[in-house]
Amino acid sequence: MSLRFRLAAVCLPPALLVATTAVPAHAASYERVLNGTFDSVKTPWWSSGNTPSRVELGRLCADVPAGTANVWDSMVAENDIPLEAGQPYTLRFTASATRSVSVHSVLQLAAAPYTTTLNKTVALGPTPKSFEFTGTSTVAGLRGQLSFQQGGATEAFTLCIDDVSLTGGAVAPGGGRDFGSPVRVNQYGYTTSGPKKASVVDDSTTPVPWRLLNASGTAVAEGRTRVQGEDAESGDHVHLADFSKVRTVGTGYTLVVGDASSEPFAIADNPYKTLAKDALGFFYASRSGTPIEAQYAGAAYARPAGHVGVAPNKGDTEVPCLPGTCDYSLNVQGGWYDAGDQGKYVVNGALADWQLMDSYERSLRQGDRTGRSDGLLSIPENSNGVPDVLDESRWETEFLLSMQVPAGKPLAGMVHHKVHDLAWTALPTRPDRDTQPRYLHPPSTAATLNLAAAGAQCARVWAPYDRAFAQRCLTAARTAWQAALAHPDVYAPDSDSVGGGAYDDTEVGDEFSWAATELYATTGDRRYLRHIDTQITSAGFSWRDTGALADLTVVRLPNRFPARMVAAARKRVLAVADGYVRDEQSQGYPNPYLPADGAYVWGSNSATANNALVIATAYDLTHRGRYRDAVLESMDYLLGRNALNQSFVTGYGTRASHNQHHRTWAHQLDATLPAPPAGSLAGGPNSALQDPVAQQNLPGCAPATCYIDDIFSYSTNEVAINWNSALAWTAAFAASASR
Ligand code: 9MR
Repeated sequence: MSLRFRLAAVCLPPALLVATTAVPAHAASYERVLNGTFDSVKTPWWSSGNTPSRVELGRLCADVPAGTANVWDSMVAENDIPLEAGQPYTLRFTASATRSVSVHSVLQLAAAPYTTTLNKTVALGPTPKSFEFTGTSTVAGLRGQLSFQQGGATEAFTLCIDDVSLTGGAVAPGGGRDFGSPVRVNQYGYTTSGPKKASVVDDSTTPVPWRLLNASGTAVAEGRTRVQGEDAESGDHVHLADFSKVRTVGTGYTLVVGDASSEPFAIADNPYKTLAKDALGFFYASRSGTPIEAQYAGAAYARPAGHVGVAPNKGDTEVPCLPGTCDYSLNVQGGWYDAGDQGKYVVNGALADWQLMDSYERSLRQGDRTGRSDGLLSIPENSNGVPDVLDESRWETEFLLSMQVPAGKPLAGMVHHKVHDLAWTALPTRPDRDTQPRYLHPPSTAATLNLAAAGAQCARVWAPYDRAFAQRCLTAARTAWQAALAHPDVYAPDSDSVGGGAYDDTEVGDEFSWAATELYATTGDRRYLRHIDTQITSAGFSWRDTGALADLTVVRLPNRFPARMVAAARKRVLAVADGYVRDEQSQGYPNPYLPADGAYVWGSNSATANNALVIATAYDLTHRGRYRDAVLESMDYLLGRNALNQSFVTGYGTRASHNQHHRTWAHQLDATLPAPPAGSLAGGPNSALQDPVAQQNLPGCAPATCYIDDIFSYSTNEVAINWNSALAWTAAFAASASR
């Protein structure tokens, strides 16, 4: 709130303070509105499309149009307000309007049946007035909406609101969460020959007894826990129960400690075969530019082709640049949708693409036939004589190639950073029903180097199957490399995040090094060698930081690099893997991700899977069992042996994520739509609470618990291609290492 407005409010005569309902005595007074003071930003408040709004002098002001029919045709509102049944709520706000008008202040469910807790009409004029109302909610849920509705005006006016507060409810923000049993297991299945441990939350400072029951409730093993101690990332006091010696295949096992019983789980010879397949299957279901057919994806996931130029889509067939940034259009059909949104982003796409091709190259080197079989996946190309994982990656590679600036145009050879909608579309919106115009965003050095890297790798892996395509990839990669050298500092801005993600990156030395590595591996051209100058560190890798991929490619393809380089890279990969194993073992829950500052990032589950990939690579280099075991325990973390007792993989476990943020797989919002397909990985705990649902429901969370399985929590619960590619890689490793 600005000083000017504060003074105006303070000067109000008491008679203007309208209190229509007495405020009931209430034990606690929890604030439920986010950003009710509008000190600088508008979020998470929004207004109807016909009602432009902005923060002005520390207030939220909205231009209300004349001539709308219903009161709700012009709204200013905040969503995702948690409501508890039977609890009173007190609404306070200050408001003014540029002329005398009536405005409705409404607290109700955001969607049908729109159950109302409060609906009060206030008379406003140019002098700010303060109000206070109370109502009792009859419903419980996270989908409350506080709105100011002023449709039906005969003349346009400007409405300004400030100091909006809604207090009430008995559950403190961030409180009342129930993680079920304190005995946390891999809810899917342990590998017969692998480690089998549970993490148990227990205050005792001495070991406690555990029992393993089979499906008929008979104890088949027993022992005592080891006290692991305080777990900093979760705040839990944790014990470990080790039942690795049990090797009897079966389903419906439970681990019992005291009165508490774990979720059921299996012991199986190779539980990861199915997961490896499902995690890869995610990509077919995410394809753009082609109908998703029931015979491959199953009836629930079938849908018409998205963005192929059929109304109401504007299509990706002739996409212009953002106005004023170029004079051509490109056909950029195809590729995978990035995540819950329908944008297509080169940097993220190339990383996911790399990871699929890397999984193939690993399987080639490690003699894993399943990982590179034709017929592995349920996709149209599954009997074309090409490994399915390559068929799937090609779907993305073709898109990446199409994003390159054509010869003869300014910045020729560079690569457009991304293509996405002008504005964010609502949830749910099926891709073929997206009416938004889509634009190419300007080229960036990072995107250009990502194509150089993935293109060079494509040339390598496709050479035996399709020479012409391999050649096309190599030409594009070399052209991109030259263009990046000529334009080494064209950065995608972090502000470009309306209608799509920014994927901003202003540090591209790591992309140069990674691209040079891939180009050298494919061509043996020594000119690339001197650009390989990054090393893997415990920071790992992500779409933004790709430097570690250089070392990983060097050790994956040792015959293609100078021996000294291979030896040095090998040493570093092992040292980083050792650090991850230590991190995993030092924690109460087996997460190989332990950030130095203790804070979990957006998409932390992909950091878990990517770090597991590094450990897996150490296994491939040494065949030391402890690396394999550490990867399998990382899978335990993702599949339920964690602080939330939550499997982050849809369809895998009794308490598995299924409400991930997605515009098509939005079952939580529309029961006729499916949940994400089995094998979809949720982003996972993110301690920065970067969406309103996380901010409302997770304040004060310990880092490892900052997660909520709600469709609107995009910062903790989205799915994304670069996260599923990490899961697909590690699951394929786990499957091949489970034999
Ligand atoms: O994965 C991305 C994460 O590292 C960033 O912090 C975040 C905010 O910029 O964006 C994530 O990527 C999202 C992208 O911007 C848009 N599509 C969905 C992606 C996953 O949430």
